Amino acid sequence: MKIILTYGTFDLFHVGHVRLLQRLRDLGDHLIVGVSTDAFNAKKGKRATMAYSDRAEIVGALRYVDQVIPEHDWPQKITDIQKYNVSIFGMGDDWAGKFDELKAYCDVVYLPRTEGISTTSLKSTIYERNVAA
Ligand code: C2G
Repeated sequence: MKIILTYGTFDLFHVGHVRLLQRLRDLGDHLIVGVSTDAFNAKKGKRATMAYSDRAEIVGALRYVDQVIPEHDWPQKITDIQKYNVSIFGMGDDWAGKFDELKAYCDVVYLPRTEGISTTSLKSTIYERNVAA
């Protein structure tokens, strides 16, 4: 069985997230998604709008996702790759090159991001249409 692994915050879940997870799942038989905990997001300097439990539940509800695990910190990737016998680690290409050290443990792919959509742009749109109006 070819196991795929990825990580992310997945805040304000949108079509860019869907398309990434769909393409990753199509690379194998089982997709594991590490959803960033609220504490890890603080380490990343991000504050998600939605709590970890909600973000994890949404990601886990997708037909493309077979398993959700918490992402607590940067170094856990190697442990997870070995623990879950991962064949391919994948991310969107805004991360291109950032995880190449994982090539020692599994294949690493960076897939093109979906243009025109991001959690940040969604937040701006909501603000402009509601608060600033
Ligand atoms: N993504 C995408 N297209 C978009 C927006 C996001 O393909 N329009 C991808 C990103 O490249 C990433 C995934 O969706 O692979 C999740 O994006 P984020 O929730 O922003 O994840 P991030 O905060 O980058 O966390 O250890 C890795 C980090 O946890 C990644």
